[in-house]
Amino acid sequence: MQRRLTVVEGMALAYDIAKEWEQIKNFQARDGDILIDTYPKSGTTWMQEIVDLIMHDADEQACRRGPVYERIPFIELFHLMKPGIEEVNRMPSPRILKSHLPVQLVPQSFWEHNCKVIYVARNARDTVTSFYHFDHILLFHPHPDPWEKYLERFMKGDVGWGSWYDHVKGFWEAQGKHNILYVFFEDVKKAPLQEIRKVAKFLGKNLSEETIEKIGRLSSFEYMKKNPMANYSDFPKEILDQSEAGFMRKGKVGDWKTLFTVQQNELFEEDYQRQMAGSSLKFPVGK
Ligand code: PPS
Repeated sequence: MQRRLTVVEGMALAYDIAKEWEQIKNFQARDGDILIDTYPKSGTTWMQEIVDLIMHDADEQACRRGPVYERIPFIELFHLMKPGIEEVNRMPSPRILKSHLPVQLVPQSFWEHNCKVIYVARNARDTVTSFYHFDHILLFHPHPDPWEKYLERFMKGDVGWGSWYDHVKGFWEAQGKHNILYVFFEDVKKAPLQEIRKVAKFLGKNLSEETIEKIGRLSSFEYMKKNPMANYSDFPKEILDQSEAGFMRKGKVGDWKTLFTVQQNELFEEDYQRQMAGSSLKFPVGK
């Protein structure tokens, strides 16, 4: 792995991903595929677990059939780990897939097949905080220290998968055009059962309250952290070095307060207002 980024179609992307860009861009989605798309560190894995549980009527054993990144493969990593593109092409429908690509770079075939897309957005401050910690252990991104510089890079979109601001606004605006359910991390945290119900309805699943409650339990932070099929403990070490810190970190809203100084918060806010100006997108909490 190389700890460096390169620019692809206007977006900063890990060099090791960018070199297979044509394969990623030309990924062939089919009718019925479900895509979970997010900016990194926004609750992707949490939503993956929720969607898999919904699709399997909360059957715990079925959802332990493999690690989450094998049950719900990550489009950008097919060339770097299992499952590869051939295995994914052989997966029975409906497939559930993961991506961090911004709306304009999602493989066209998803839109051609009118696939359902669940987008999870997390407030910017908690996202950059989580990303900063994660980029210490993710071996295809530049080392993030010092924090002050990382925060500047985030504001400029000079981190893996580019600008958070463009990402969250892009999917927000695309809702009228495509089959997108826009979910906030903070809402799932505050009212998990309500959000699980919403996702189930979007996926056309009519589940009992008992099943919804079971999904809430099996997708809680505490449960997932202990579940080897959800906590990334077996993820390839060449990509993720978890010798000092694990994937499941804190799972909280407001952890940014442990990193931002008062001055950084003010500068961030000023820049935020500028970058989000004119957008009707408002986050539930996080400031
Ligand atoms: S990735 O690598 O981009 O796919 O990461 P992603 O899964 O999007 O985000 C990881 C953060 O989500 C937290 N997480 C959870 N929070 C609450 N509840 C549950 N069940 C849950 N599962 C994962 C995880 O801890 C990361 O956030 P931080 O703030 O770093 O703890």
